[in-house]
Amino acid sequence: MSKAKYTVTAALPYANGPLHLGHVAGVYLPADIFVRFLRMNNHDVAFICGSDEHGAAITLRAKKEGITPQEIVDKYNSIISKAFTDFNISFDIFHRTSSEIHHKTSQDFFLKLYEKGKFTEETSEQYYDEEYEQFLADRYITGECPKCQNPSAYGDQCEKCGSDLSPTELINPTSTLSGKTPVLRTTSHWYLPMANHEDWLRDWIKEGKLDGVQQHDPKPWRNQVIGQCMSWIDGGLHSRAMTRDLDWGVKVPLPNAEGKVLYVWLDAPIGYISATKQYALDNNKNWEDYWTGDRKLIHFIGKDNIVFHAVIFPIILKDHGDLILPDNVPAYEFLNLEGDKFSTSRNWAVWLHEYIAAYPGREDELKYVLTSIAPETKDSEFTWKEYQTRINSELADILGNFVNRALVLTQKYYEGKVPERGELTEEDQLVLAEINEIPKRISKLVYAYKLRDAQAEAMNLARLGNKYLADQEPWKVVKVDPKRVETVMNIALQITANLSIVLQPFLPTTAAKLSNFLNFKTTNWEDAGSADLMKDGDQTNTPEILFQKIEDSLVEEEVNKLKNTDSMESKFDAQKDEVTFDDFTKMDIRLGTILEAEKVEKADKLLKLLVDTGLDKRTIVSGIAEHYSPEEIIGKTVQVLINLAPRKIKGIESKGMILMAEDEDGKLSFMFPEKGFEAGGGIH
Ligand code: B3M
Ligand code: ZN
Repeated sequence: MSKAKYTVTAALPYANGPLHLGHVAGVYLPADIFVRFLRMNNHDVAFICGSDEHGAAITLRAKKEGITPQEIVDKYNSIISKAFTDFNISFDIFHRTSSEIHHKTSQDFFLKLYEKGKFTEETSEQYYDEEYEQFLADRYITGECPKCQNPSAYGDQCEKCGSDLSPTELINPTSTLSGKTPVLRTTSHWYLPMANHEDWLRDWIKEGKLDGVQQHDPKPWRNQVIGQCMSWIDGGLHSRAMTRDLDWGVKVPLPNAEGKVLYVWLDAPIGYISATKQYALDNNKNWEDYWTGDRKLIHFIGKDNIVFHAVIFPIILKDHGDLILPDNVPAYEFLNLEGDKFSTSRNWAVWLHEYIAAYPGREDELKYVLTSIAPETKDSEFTWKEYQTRINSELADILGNFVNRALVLTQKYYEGKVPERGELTEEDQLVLAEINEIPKRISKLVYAYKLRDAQAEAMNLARLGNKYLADQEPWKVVKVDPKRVETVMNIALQITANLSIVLQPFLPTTAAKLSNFLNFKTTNWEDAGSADLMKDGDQTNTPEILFQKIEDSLVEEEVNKLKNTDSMESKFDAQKDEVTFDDFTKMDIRLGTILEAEKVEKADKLLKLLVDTGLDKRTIVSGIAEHYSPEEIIGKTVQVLINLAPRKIKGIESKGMILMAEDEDGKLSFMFPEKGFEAGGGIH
């Protein structure tokens, strides 16, 4: 029987912030373990990921940081992809949805569905922010959830109760742009009717059957995944808009679709396909081979992405018609941190790139801990205390201790050469049988997506070795029965060689170190289980210590760091990225005198000012109307950034920016210089 072929995807992270340990434990690490295992078992596999660079997640972040969406995605794409490389996540490609090939692929996809008549065009009333002149979809609008009364539900989803929402269902809707109550305006969009898909979806998700043909074994689908899909389907599948009124995203490839882009949840999963296309181009392969025929498509995701991957994307794939549907959607629950949810805004997080920078060379330690506590079936929690305990009492005391003893004693007794195995005791036989069984058990668990148990099983092999040496006490027996010790040490080395195989998917760097100690290497899983990997007389090396113990001080420092940033963060924004001295001197900041001031029509926050800069008199629009009346400020001297590129605000060209101080409640005030300074003076 030929080996199953796989296309494995990991959810495309939004390029709107760095990765934290929750993302790693619940998507990328399990996917990587699974793929490494498949490769060792000679499955044809492609491991696909990339950054998700569209949608409100990006544009809102850009607004917050005061830079363009393109700058945001460039910045975070590079932080994210570097962290993945440093953390040894073995993607075959890490691509980007801002790429040309992605825009073209998703437009072609949309057109194919459009031409097959799979969309309906519908006109509806949607919320609109008059100040920002923009429709408010998804995260652009917040309000009270009608189901659980959470006061800050998004227009598309309530993160508290998980309900799928539409903006018009929100109670007291508020624009996240202006903070005001939006108005309703008419707009038209292309919708995906989902109601007529309910029947086949039920069969397919629950039984694994598509049009009566068995597609996948339903057993390994996680209960939570089936449960969430069923409750969604039972609630009735409604049509869902597949386009948005936004200027950031993939343009709708139709005439009369000016100002419209594809919904990010349409374009992002197609990102898996466009990334595969790029991978195929780079490697002289056909992308279709990864999306058609006899191949298993596996999506590793977090639980908030379940319906998109197990219901909506499958509908789209089926409507498209030429491509395979997912074989499994292993979804993870959430990881918490020190008793609280991960929170980017409060900086309650351990960031992957910061961990790597602080503890270089300790990637495997983190992998081990995260897999041990992975939120496979329910939410779980990372604490620095548990990080310490798992490393010290499992990695160091069991795995590290065993490997060190086995190799150091081999050096001491046999100058590093593998001794011959003599007659076997009953205990030896049991150990050999276990060596043979453990890889099989790991294998079953991995194929069933139980990676946490699979890693525990791999550690059981180290535990077995550690116990075997402790029971046999070769360091004592050597004085009375040196022949017996040769057998014991031979078996200990066979266990070590087996560890160098079974640890590869989980702890690749550690496994490679074991291979170097032993001068033995195989990447073939089928070699595991044998008691003849090390041959008599093979030369081994003196080992190094595999794992340093974690001191209490590290735990304390990390916990304090979290608590400190948490209390600071609740008040003020985090420090922005560093700038060079040259960057600073590029800014021309001077004193300017306000000559005239008036309100801007239909904009409560804006004043139009005429400012004497000492060089010229120019118009500047400033968002201070809620804090100062025009009369109060005429004649005042203030600080002005004069070489800011001109911008049109409410149709008025504004040439510069007045600098203001902001207090904790967002109140703005000018910073007036002491008396005696006049317009034109520089600020350095
Ligand atoms: N960017 C959503 C998320 O990070 C997302 C996944 C897309 S996968 C196609 O939750
Ligand atoms: Zn809710």
